Order: sequence, then structure tokens, then C-alpha cells
Amino acid sequence: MEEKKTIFSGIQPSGGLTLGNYIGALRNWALLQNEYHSYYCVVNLHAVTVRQEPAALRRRTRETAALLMACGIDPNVSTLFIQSHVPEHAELTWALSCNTYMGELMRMTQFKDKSARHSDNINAGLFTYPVLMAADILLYMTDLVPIGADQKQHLELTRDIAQRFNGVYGDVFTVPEPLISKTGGRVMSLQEPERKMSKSDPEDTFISLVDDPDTIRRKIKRAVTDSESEIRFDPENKPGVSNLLNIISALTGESTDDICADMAGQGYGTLKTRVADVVIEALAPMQAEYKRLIGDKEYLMKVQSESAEKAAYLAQKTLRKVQKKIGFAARL
Ligand code: ATP
Ligand code: LTN
Repeated sequence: MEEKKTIFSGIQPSGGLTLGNYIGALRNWALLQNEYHSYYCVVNLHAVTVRQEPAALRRRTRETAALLMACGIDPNVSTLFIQSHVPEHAELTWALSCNTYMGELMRMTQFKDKSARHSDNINAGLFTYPVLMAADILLYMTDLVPIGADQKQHLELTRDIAQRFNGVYGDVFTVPEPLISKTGGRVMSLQEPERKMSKSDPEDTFISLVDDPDTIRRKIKRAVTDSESEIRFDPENKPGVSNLLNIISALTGESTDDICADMAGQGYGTLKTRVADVVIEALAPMQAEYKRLIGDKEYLMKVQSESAEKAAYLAQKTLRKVQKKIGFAARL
């Protein structure tokens, strides 16, 4: 029998999770977990590359882990852990940093974007962020990394670093491949449908995974459409309406053509009611499970601690191998 491959992915606890995170990433993670050895990580070290309020960061880290479980990630199947609980991530980052060029990091578009948006805090961590991401991935001998299209450039850098390191020190790392979903890869903002829905944007631009039904209805009712009245899938000329159609399609599996045919002759009001119904129904089981989990702090802490131990086992093994290859003296 063929050995199961390993997948790794990470999500930042930098805000409340959105419908975009769910459709583009989380629900696929749950679907992949039985087929692969899966490592899912709440990347709090990455989150502090922009200023975070300590109490909020602590709370959101716990909430993000609980939401991942509520989305179907089973801690008995996947290793679901908090990045700072496995210090090897930071330690491998150093070794990889010494094998990464400034020029490579300067080309990263996320660095250029984020340093423009946070011009008062262009810190060294923001610059070296992709090296930490490479360490996350390479510590677990990852074969595949399920990510949104926005992370492709970081994955290419990870591959370059792994290949360079292997070239200098002999085969140490598995060189990972990206796994980018073809459907639902980009849910757009409700207010500016030309931009992706993002958890660090204002409240009314995204659906949070914990929004109640009234809030979901209100946000969708206010979603930007256009001055026509025809329900047609045309992302270029009708980005708002097309985004709403895409959301229905991603959540029900119906094609956008079928949805349009079904709704022919109806207005945007009816379309919005349909989107709200579909979103509320899709999120309800996850929200019920989240409510149950978040109240059970003891269970969450136990999962975190056991998962960190499982992750650390492999992380330590890889790091020891790296230290030996580099020539760091062993200790008794
Ligand atoms: P931020 O807005 O703070 O930069 P984010 O919402 O992009 O964060 P991340 O934690 O960076 O969230 O990403 C988690 C995963 O969700 C990534 O794989 C990313 O590609 C995916 N993702 C994020 N936003 C969307 C979206 N609007 N549509 C589809 N996938 C998304
Ligand atoms: N950079 C990613 C989050 C992230 C990640 C990872 C994704 C950190 N480490 C390792 C995949 C694998 C982001 O901003 N979405």
C-alpha cells in the first residue's frame, strides 16, 4: 500500500474568520484530513508581524482553534496545534534565514502590500515572514500545502529554500507542492466586490463565521450589486451579483448557470434572500458545534496540549537532523 502523503496548512488568528476563509480553505481542510497525514496550525507567530492587542490575540488563538474543529477538523485525525507551542518553528527559521537572500524576500508581494498598509511598523518580522512559513512547512516533511492563490509566491520561495538547503547539505527536506482549489478560491468583499473578502477589513464587508442569522441577512441585504436588474453571472461587469451567485454555488454545489436559469425574471431582493438562506443553513451546524466547544475550555486545552506534543515529535526530529547537517555541536 502507498504511504499516505503529508499536508500542512496555517491560518492566522489575526481577526474573526470569514466566509471566504471557510469556502476557500477550512472546509477543504476537513475533507482532506482522511486522505493525508494532516497538520493544521494556528500561526500566532505570523500574526504578530502586525501589532496585536495581547488579550485579543490570546482569545482569538483559542477561538480560531475551536472554529477549525467546528468546521470538521477532528483532532483525533488531524494534528491541530498552536504555532508558539512548538518552538522548533522559530528555531528552524534561523537556519533557513541564513540560506535565504534579501533579494528574494524583497520580491514578495505580500511584504510590499503589508508594508504599504502598515507604514508606521515595517518591522524585520514582516520582512522575514516567508522564512517562518517555510519553516512551518519543512519541519513536517510536507508533500502538499492547501492554500489560496494569494500564498503561491510564498510556497515557491519555500521550494527554492528547500532545494538550496538540500543542494548544500544533502537531502534533508521534502520539497512541497501547492494545492490550490479551483472552485471557491476567491470570495469577494460584500462592499467592494473587486477585492477579496478579508478578515482585516471593516465589519460590513465580510460574513463572519460566527455572525447570527439577522446579521447575515442585514449584511447580504446591503451587499453592493449594480444598477441593472438581471441576475447574470458576469464577474467582469457584474462583480457584486457574480460574487453572490458564486457563494450560492460554492455552498450548494449547483452551477452558476443553473442558479441563473432557476432565478430568471426575479430581482436582486430575491437573490439576496436566497444567498442569506443558503449561508445561514450552511453555517448553522458549524455554529452550534462552535458554541458547544468554546464553552469547554478544559477540552480545548487538552487538545492543544496533546496536539502540540504530536507535532513536536516530528518537528524535533527534523530540527535535530538539520542541526547535525549544518554542523552544530551535539550536547550530551
Ligand atoms: P488577512 O485578511 O488578515 O490578510 P486572510 O483573511 O487572507 O487574512 P489568512 O489567515 O491569511 O486569512 O488565510 C487563511 C486561508 O484562507 C488562506 O489559505 C487563504 O488563501 C484563504 N482565504 C482568505 N481569504 C479568502 C477569500 N476571500 N476567498 C477564498 N479564500 C480565502
Ligand atoms: N501565510 C499564510 C499563513 C501561513 C501558512 C503557513 C499557510 C503561515 N504558515 C504554512 C500554509 C502553510 C497566510 O497568510 N494565509
